[in-house]
Amino acid sequence: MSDRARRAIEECRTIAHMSEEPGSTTRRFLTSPVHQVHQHVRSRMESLGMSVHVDAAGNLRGLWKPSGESNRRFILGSHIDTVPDAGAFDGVLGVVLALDVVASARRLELPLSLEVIAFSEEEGVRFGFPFIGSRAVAGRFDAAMLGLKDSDGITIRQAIENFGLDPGKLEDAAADEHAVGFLEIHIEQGPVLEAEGLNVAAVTSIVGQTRLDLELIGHANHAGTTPMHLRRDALAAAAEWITKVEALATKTEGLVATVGKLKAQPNAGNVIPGLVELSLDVRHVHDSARRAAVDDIVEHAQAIATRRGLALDWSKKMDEPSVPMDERLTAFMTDAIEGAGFPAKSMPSGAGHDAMIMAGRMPTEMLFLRSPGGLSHHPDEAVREEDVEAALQVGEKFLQRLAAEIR
Ligand code: HGY
Ligand code: MN
Ligand code: MN
Repeated sequence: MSDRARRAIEECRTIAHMSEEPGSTTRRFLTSPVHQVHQHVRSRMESLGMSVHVDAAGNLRGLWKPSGESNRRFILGSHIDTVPDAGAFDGVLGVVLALDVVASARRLELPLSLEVIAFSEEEGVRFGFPFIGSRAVAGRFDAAMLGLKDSDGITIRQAIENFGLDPGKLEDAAADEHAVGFLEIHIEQGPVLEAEGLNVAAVTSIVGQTRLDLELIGHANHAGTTPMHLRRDALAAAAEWITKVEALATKTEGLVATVGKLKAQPNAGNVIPGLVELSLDVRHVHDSARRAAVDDIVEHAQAIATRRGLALDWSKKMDEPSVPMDERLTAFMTDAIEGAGFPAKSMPSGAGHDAMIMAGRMPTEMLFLRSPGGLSHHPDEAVREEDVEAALQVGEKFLQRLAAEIR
């Protein structure tokens, strides 16, 4: 088996220990373990001869510039933040493999520089607002977002300052005109490659995603003295709505809808819940189907609230259209997969990725590796050595193909 694949997997498992929670992996945007990850990844970047800096959005960036080469560069990378109680590979593997690809590309006499970015934020866990890192690199970070607060009341602006960075320099994080493209290597996070017995796939598009925050506002009261017909129970309304969301998604081909977060107040056994905060995540490969579903789901929330004498408040936290990958880079990737001796598989991504933001700024492509058990956003998330080795071979072939094209 491949030593470099085994080392890459060990590296991801080492980084997984850099966590807000001992014994599990939780690493939100610019929390203290991110300093540890930066130190660790920075030393690898420096050992590869890269010049390294952290931009104002907290992205760790290493540049490898072959001697005599102009500023033209190709970017590789993925994110280093995680969901709560995460696995070791979502995001981090794409950074570790990008550095391995740089290590082998140094032999290739590439006609361009390579930049590796460890994006600071992709999951949207800390501020309910995803892709902070890649938005900054794509020149799409809206300064109005600096006021968003986390659950401790800390704003994005303060989080950036507390990490030792200057939010006034966010605009400088944007990639300049010398960046010719972006590649993200990532685990599939689903069951398709495993079911088909394949190691890797080129990604053709990333599905659209809408995320909402909602509040059902009823009235807290005594659980013993308030008759059932005089209650305004926000949690009972939430339960009715959640099962409706599930039913709607189940009957709509290709739609997935998730209420992943729920906070009831006052959250006591003998008090009728007066307020419930909820999240909603809706995805479909066709934007029109996703938008229609979101409208339908919100109408149901409103109808349930009205019938029960509750108020509904909601806001959109994210609304990203489905994004096609660059056709030319996807063709290079399919060639690279075949050139490395694997079947030329391509597929859409059901998960969101930094690549969907970067695609608005520059030609972008992704490479997926098989996810054993189709499992992700779970501590048992895994990856196989043979698939990591396949991804490294394909990544190298992809860069050769790209270099041949632009030489
Ligand atoms: O939620 C997603 O699709 C991604 O894993 N951030
Ligand atoms: Mn994820
Ligand atoms: Mn990810």
